[in-house]
Amino acid sequence: MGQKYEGVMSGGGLKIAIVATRWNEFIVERLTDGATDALRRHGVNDSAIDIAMAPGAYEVPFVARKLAETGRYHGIVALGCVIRGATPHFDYVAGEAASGVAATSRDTGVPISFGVLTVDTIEQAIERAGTKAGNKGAEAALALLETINLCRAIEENE
Ligand code: INI
Repeated sequence: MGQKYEGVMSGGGLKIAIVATRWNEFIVERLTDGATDALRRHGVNDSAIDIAMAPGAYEVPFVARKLAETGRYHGIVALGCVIRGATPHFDYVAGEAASGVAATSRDTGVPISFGVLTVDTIEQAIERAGTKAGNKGAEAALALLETINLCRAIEENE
């Protein structure tokens, strides 16, 4: 067997940006708390976590790109919440958030994890924002640390 690359979930020395939405703030604040708490507990300095507030999930990819293009961040956590019942254009908003974040990450080469909830009901959102289904903001933060460190492991072998 050849090389096996893995990313540790360690954030010492990393500078991280979070882009979060004002839309569904009640939910997204909890995702942001979950993400910042997970980052801190895995070694990221409080002063090394910046937060940018986007209006809604639709604007998240654009704001993430602005942050990525500064070159200041090792990675970005994208947080938001799109609720199907709340919008007739759910599919457009949720679809743009997901594909836009993926395209931004690929185009800029900056890892961006996706912690935007796409749910049918407010109850499903609450479940994923720190209650019975965990906190998807914290999960996205840890996925980001893992991806950043996986990239480093691959690069170190070059
Ligand atoms: N934005 C969200 O982040 N979540 C939603 O549930 C939502 N709904 O229901 O419409 C939403 N809409 C706003 C959208 O993201 C843009 O901000 C708006 O269309 C202006 O471009």
